[in-house]
Amino acid sequence: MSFKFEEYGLFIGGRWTSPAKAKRFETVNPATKQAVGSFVLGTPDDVARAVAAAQKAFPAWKETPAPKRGEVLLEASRVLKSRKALMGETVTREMGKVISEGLGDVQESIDFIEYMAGEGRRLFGETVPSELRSKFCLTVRQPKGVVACITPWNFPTAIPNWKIAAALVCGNTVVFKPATATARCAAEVVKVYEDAGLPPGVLNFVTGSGGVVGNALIDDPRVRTVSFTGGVDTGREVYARGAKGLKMVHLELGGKNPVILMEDADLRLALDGVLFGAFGTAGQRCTATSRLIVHEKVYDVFLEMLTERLEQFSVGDPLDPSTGMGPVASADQEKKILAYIEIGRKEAKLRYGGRKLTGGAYDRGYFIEPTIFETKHGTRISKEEIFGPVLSVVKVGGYEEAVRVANDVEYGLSSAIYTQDVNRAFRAIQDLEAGITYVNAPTIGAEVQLPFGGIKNTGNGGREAGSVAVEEFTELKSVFVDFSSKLQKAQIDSETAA
Ligand code: UN1
Repeated sequence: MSFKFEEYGLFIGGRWTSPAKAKRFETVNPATKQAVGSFVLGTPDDVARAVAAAQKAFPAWKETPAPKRGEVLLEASRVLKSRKALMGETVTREMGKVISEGLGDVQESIDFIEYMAGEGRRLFGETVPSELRSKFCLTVRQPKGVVACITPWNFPTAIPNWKIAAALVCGNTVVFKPATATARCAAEVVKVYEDAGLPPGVLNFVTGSGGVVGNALIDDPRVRTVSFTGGVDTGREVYARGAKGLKMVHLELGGKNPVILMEDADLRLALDGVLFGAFGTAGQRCTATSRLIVHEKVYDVFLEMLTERLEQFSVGDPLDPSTGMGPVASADQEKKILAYIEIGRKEAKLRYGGRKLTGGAYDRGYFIEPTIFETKHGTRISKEEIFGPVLSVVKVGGYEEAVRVANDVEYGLSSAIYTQDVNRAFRAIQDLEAGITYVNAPTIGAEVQLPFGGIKNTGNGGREAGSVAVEEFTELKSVFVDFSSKLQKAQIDSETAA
């Protein structure tokens, strides 16, 4: 099947619908500015219908044995696997990441859905001893009900699937509101579940703006949990809004992720890692390596190596497998990144890049050079999340200073250290304030079977993925079964119980 422009509706109660007078918006290929798809600009009314459908579908889905729910997920992973090539291309065309990463985004979805399918046969509770005789104590996990999944554009299939697959296997029903910029990827994710045989109403899909669709979802009293990935400013608003309804709000927000390069590091290994970490996905990952903290003894030589390699680094058509970096995702992204580059020019030394690329095919898209600044720690570019191909390099005198600099930012998602010294590696695992630490690998590339998330302003304490993914989407119920046939009083009878 070849790729062509498509129109999409909303998916509510198992049917694709386009409300008669709906306004529409289009998504755009950031490499060419060609339209990719057309979507409904959803209204509060659409949200209300989607939530009603999810609520209606909830009792039957909750009653469906968890292993059976897992089977639907397993089928979804198979369907997605069979569509991997086209889906990867869709990611690249709509979001701009290079095709190997577009396919990686889809593979991460497949991996996670498969992993969560198995959760249908786990969903562990606990059994614990009672302080009384003839009494049995255990916990069970129960679904929450209708959950809202609000997702960003940078991992347009993987992040939706982290949320949707985990929510579904736990027995919740979902209303999914994706980033407008990657609505086609999101719609195709929904089709995967539809084609896998998910019952009507269990997954619903409403496109539109965060201010209208997102807010209506968060405000709806029937929505019990909101799972949000995006920027820190929006995250604060989502949290505050959800708090009014005393909802569980799960937040995955920004990062300012450091790679520490020690004097004993394997520099060739680190070179590949830093390039991939900083300029993979054009730096538009929450986990992107946006800071390089380098020991003074290897500072000059490593920067030489880095700039030399960047001379051969190609920026261009993300569908061409030889391209190193594609466009940034949108006009807004381009504007914001170029503004940060201007800030950097004033407060730091531009070492490489720094320009918007123009001429020929570049004029049709949003292309920015991979950019490196040499800076002191404490400048805006060294502390604020840019979410683009901009790396700030900071020179340090030793390990203690490196860790101090690494930790002195508002975020704490990912972190890395390159060193050959096993003691120092373990010390860094202990010292780095982040939800994720890599040793001798860059800050990106988390695997789905481990928890994903961070500390400080990266979130509010939750984790996605891994076996703990179910925490966000279940209520724990504590159960006490007394088979003594008499009233036993905890805390009161325990001493004397016969
Ligand atoms: C994100 O940037 O929001 O670890 C997610 C990684 C990917 C996920 C990134 N597996 O880089």
